[in-house]
Parts: sequence; structure tokens; C-alpha cells
Amino acid sequence: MSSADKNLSVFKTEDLPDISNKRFAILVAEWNTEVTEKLFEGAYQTLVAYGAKAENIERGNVPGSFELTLGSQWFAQRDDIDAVIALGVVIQGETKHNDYINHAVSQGITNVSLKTNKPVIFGVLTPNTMEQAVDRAGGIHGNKGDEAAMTAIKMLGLYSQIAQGIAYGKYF
Ligand code: RBF
Repeated sequence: MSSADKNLSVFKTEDLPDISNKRFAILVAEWNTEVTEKLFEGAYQTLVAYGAKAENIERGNVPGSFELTLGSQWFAQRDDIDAVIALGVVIQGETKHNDYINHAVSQGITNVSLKTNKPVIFGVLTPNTMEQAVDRAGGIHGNKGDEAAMTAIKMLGLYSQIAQGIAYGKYF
């Protein structure tokens, strides 16, 4: 299966950590809001489905994807937040701005993640058309929000394993 065909809502779920006491922040960009709301729904429902408590999930809105970086930092630098999920949609076909926005956000979120030593998940769709975005926000290719939430969960699990010295993986 090529990555273009991957269903974003289908993932391996063995060995997931207990996230019942983990606190999550979800940031949602307000551009293309009909799609970003679907991404939010997917991320929120996935966190709850795999054990997060609703009261441990906070949400923040940012005007556009460009602001996801600073919004993520504000959440990630809080001691009680364990992971941040940043959600947005930048349609490549519509504006040359996409190059600047996508690059800035992917780089910015990486920096926040490394600076705060926490998972800060890049849940930004960067399709060529709105149709492709809809296909990946609860459509035929699943939901990028689901995938972003699962990535946060798996990174928390990996961190816990590494911190405990039990990150043996499947080869041992
Ligand atoms: N924000 C998005 O989240 N998705 C977009 O597709 C998007 N396209 C933009 C196109 C242009 C020409 C401009 C100026 C901004 C766009 N933004 C988009 C908003 C951007 O992320 C940011 O909120 C603003 O540039 C203000 O800093």
C-alpha cells in the first residue's frame, strides 16, 4: 500500500500506554473550518476511545495554521500538558502561501517539540484540492485527526518505555 492510499484511521494498536491520567491540548486552525472541525472531532474521539478523560482534553483555536506554532508552544510549556496536537488545512492549489505556511509550521512545531521535550503533533493536511482534504477528514482516506491523536498516544508510550529502560520493541 502506498502512503497515498493509507487510511489515516487504521493503525496498529498493540502496546498502547495508559493515557487515563494524561493531559492533551488540541489546537484547531480556523481556516477551512468545515474540515478542521472534522479533524478536531477525529482527534478528540480517538483520544477518548483509547482512554483519555474528556476533562483532560483542552482545546484552543488559532486564526490560521501559521499560528499553530505559537499556540502549541503556549500549551506545551505548561507543566501539566503531556502532548499537543496541532490541526490545520492548507490547500496547496489555492495559494503560493502554502509553501511558506507549511514549511514554517512543520519547522516551528518541530522546534516546539524539541524545546519542550513533548510530543507536538503535526496534524496539518496539505492537499492540492479541497476534495482531497475532505477525503482525509473523515472521508474515504480516513481522518488525519485520528492519526494525529494516535501519534500523540504512541509517542507518550515510547517516551515512557525509554524512560523506564524497557523499550525493547518487537525483536527481543
Ligand atoms: N491558513 C490556513 O490554515 N490555511 C490556508 O490555506 C491559508 N491560506 C492562506 C493564504 C493566504 C494568501 C494568506 C495571507 C493566509 C493564509 N492562511 C491560511 C492564514 C495563515 O495561516 C495566517 O493565519 C495568516 O497569514 C496570519 O498570520
